[in-house]
Amino acid sequence: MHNLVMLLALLISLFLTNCASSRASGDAEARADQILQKLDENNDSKISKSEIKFPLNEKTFDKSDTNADGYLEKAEIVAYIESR
Ligand SMILES: [Ca+2]
Ligand SMILES: [Ca+2]
Repeated sequence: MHNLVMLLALLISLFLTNCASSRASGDAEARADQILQKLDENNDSKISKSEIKFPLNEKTFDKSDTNADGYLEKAEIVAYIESR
């Protein structure tokens, strides 16, 4: 009986850990969407240098533009949020 309680407790804590980590990446995606919606003035789903506004600045832009094409795509914004 005691073992069953321990097993249940273990399963619940594993479950909660899983939820927490998947929620974290979901947050980054949601935040990236928000940033895109707010900053993407020409609706091409990426941020160009002329669209930089808070919370982005030129320094974070250059750092986040990992393929150096001059645009921040959603994946690059997600990576930036997750790296903070
Ligand atoms: Ca744009
Ligand atoms: Ca890019």
